[in-house]
Amino acid sequence: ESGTRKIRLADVQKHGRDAEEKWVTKGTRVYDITDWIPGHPGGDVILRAVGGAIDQYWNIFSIHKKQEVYDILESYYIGDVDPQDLVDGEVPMDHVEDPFSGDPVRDERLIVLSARPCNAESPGEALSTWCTPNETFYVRNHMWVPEVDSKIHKLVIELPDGEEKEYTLKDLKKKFQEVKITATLQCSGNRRKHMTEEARSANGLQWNVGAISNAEWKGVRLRDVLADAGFDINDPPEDAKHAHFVGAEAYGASIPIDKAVEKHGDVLIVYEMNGETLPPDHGYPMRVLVPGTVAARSVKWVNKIVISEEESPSQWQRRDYKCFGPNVGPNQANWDEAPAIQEMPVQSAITSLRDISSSSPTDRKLLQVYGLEEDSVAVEGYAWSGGGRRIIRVDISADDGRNWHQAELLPDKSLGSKAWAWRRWRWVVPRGQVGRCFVVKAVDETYNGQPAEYEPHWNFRGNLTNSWHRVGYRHMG
Ligand code: MTE
Ligand code: MO
Repeated sequence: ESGTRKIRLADVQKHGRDAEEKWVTKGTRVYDITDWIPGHPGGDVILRAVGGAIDQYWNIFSIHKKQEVYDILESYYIGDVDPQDLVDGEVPMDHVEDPFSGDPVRDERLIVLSARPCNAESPGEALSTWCTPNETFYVRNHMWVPEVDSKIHKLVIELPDGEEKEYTLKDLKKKFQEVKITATLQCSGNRRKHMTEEARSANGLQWNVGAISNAEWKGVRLRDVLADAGFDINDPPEDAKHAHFVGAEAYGASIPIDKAVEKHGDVLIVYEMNGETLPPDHGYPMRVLVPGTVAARSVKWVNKIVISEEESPSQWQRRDYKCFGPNVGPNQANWDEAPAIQEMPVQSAITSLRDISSSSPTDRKLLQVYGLEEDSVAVEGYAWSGGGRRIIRVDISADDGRNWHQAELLPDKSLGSKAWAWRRWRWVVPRGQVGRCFVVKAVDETYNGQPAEYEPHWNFRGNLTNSWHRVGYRHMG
């Protein structure tokens, strides 16, 4: 393409966020996307890329990788990067902004599955406490951590008639009653690794038992804020069917309106976690907390809530976080027909397995509690169900499911209208009774349980893995 306009990278840089004309590069081509920005389906997030390269953002938002999107971009082509600015024919890395440069420093005990974006599970010790410490609470980010100034951050509420009302963090704290609840967040991909190992490869991050954590959250009720914004929470109008939540980095999701306004639904806009300011990774300065519901709906860094007749248009609402039959692959999936995951099924897992004997003073105490003297094995874990359904029983076997026993449900005090928090459990069994494999399954108050097998429950996205958790045992003595 000789004869096309040659553009210096320094000129591209001048056409950033504050310039009238906004340019981006993709590869070595330059585009003036000024006219496209108002209509960008992803919203203002596109402004992060202007004045520089867009490639690294398109790698994160893979939704761009289709012909119609390439065609749109091509229609804004204005020229090529001047060859004197290229290194080996490419735009040099120091001109490519790192989308993750604002991410926080993280605790080294987190088990990192992917660093950019950060996806990290809670380590075993964090899963064995009632409230997971903030530093080791699992992190599931689809993108970068947006840098938000809590003083100027605004939460916009948009009602079906287009009416908008704005709230700062200060407004929320001043105007509404503060509420505390304990609630467990679980990613729909928790235990996906087990589905991959016990059945077939399921696509997505291969989480073990740690894409789940529990915390005490403080905030205000979404229903109170909606009422203040002029929404009729007691008799929502016909065209109000879903509440959309939008995060500052362009993530989005929605929940049914009934859950959003239900008195005992406890949907909150939270700003504190375990008595501390909400950390950057978990939504600072404010996030939606939808207890009893898949964590994908608890939108972090929330800056907009829209009441609408339709579900959120976000890809994470419509093209992700759904389940299909074990015979369905990516090409057969009917995404529009399958409902979005909201409340979750019963879940339980073993988080710790250790040999104990009376030679250690702490172990001796534990053995006494269970009236045992001989060398034993202590097993611990969590059980949880969606919709605030209480766990009534945890069944455990030390011989691969031949003989069953009841684990002790530990007496933690949970806050909130329903059983939003996990139930921790423990069991101690003499080593002589232990076979090759421990198995756990839980039952909730509706008497729903967990499936035994993995293959009949397999789905290509590996969501909602809740088949019996099996952990092999080998004596360490
Ligand atoms: N909110 C925003 N804005 N961006 C995200 O990437 N991830 C969702 C949800 N809310 C996400 C989000 C998913 S899939 C999960 S599992 C939870 O946040 C994880 O919450 P945590 O990182 O606080 O554990
Ligand atoms: Mo998730």
